[in-house]
Amino acid sequence: MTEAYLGLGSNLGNRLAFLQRAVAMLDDAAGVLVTGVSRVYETDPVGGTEQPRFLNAVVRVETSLTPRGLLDLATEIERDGSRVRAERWGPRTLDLDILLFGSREVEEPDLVIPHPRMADRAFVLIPLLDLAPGGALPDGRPLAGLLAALGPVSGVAEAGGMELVR
Ligand code: GSY
Repeated sequence: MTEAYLGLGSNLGNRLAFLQRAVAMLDDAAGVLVTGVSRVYETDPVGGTEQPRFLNAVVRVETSLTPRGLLDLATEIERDGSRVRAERWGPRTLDLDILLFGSREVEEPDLVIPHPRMADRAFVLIPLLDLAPGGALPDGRPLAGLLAALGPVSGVAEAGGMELVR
């Protein structure tokens, strides 16, 4: 079993419902147990064109899947959320990214772990730190240090919590 972390984001439609359904689908999947859900944050969009604000959260799972198996599951859950993503950086109903997979490092064309942009994104690091305050990247850099290195954070506001209904 491996402890993994996934980042969730939504900025279209009923954003909280998309996040909540993604957590339930992860927990329902064979070989995956959700062991923690961060608080939910409303965040200013980073990158791309002008678009609505996101709700972001992070989920911790215990999984017997491989990184590739977890990616396939995340892709299936995103599809279920009938993601609208005409533009790479445009609005989406649901975005599900693998952030960390134990201490594994993966570099494949369509799968890079740790997530290549997580160190620059307060909307990932803040909810991740809810679940793993003493956590670090596989190269040893502490997550809290990555957030501190970003300087003063704006555009990330706590917006409640999510329930995992089993
Ligand atoms: O990387 C996930 C999609 N995404 C987000 C997001 O989830 N939250 C915020 N605040 N900005 C984003 N830009 C992109 S792309």
